Amino acid sequence: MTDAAITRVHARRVWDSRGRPTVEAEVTLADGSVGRGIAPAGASRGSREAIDLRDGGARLGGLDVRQAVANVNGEIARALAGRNAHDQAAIDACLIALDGTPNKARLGGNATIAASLAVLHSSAASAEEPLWKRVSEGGAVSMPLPEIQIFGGGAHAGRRVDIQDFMVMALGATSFAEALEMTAEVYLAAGSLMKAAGKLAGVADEGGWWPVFDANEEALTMLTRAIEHAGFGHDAMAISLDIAASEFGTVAHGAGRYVLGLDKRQLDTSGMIDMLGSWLDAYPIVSIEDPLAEDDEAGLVEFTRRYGARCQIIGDDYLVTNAARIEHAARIGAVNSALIKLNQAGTVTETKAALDAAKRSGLSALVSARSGETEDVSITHLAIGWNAGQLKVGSFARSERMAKWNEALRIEETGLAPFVGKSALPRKN
Ligand code: 2PG
Ligand code: MG
Repeated sequence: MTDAAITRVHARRVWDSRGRPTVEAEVTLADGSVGRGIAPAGASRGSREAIDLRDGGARLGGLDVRQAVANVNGEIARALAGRNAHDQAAIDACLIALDGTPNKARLGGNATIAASLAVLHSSAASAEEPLWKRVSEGGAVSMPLPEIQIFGGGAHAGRRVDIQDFMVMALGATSFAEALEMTAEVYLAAGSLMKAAGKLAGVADEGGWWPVFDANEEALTMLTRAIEHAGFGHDAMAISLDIAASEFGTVAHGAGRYVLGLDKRQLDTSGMIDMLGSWLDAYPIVSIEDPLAEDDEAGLVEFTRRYGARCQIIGDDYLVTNAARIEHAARIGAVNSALIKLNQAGTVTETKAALDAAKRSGLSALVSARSGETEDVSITHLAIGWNAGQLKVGSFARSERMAKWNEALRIEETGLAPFVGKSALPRKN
């Protein structure tokens, strides 16, 4: 048996940032190395994501993960026993074959991603390398441009506003540390402006301010004011949005139907495109995620045709971290950027394949957390070691978020990963 042979796979139920159960896997190797991985959980999910296996029933709102935990401790542990932890591709191929469904529906994407990540960590531990270095395989590494939420909305704030994430990108920063400091100023400024205006109702699921706005656009006005209040010009600090349009729109019934509850407006696809276009004209927005619903491919193509030269257009629900979908979307010009989420794919290898597909197709990419997170900081290491360019973690509050930003600061201190800054955005045509 080699030193990196898997001797034990153990899963336990732990709890995420929303107080909901999730799966942690722990892998031990023959040389005593141990690796752990915890599955995150989304709230606004693409319909083609790997299945997050939940027990259903009355207990814990149906969200318990006993079956997923049992799947790791049973079938997955047996299948991985004795395998070489350094061969992540073979480990993940084994998980995919064992599950046998196209979307991890049988074992659960939460079971497979926890196991896959735990193996990756055990391999890095065995090699005595930090994870970011391990996954770089000697290739280029970089500190990503962070995309950080200031106001939370949509499914993460009781649908108080329809738009899900109002974020900023510190385009003027010359280091990751500086990007965080600049963002901290905007976060503070937004909080005090909101408080003064009587519009603050606490923090949303990802730590952003929970806003009490009368219209979606009011959030943009307030965010622009906060950026200015913090002393930044629009070249230094810009706005980034996740519309998460699948949550309130679809083209299932024809020309597109998008229901903006807060604005008491209903738009078709072209109305949505025009409204977002008017926001691009009026506010310093450099990036928009899921501007249209996951099933509105023609709308995405049209939006990207009109605005792709001046704005990063990210696919999340539409692409679901799937290499084939990313290649197709790039071919037809439906987006110019891809969000990369571990648990949408269900294994580390498929996640990396999606990122590679994005890069090969000329898209920019962001490694992303989920709205349900934990102390697991793997995505920080992957964004750096995979040279992804951008990192989305949520806001600038709550430790499941701050742990990831803080881990990046430690890695930046090594001096081995240069900060990419705004060059990570798609090149303007
Ligand atoms: C998203 C994520 C993070 P969720 O839509 O990009 O903001 O949300 O994890 O709920 O899908
Ligand atoms: Mg999204």
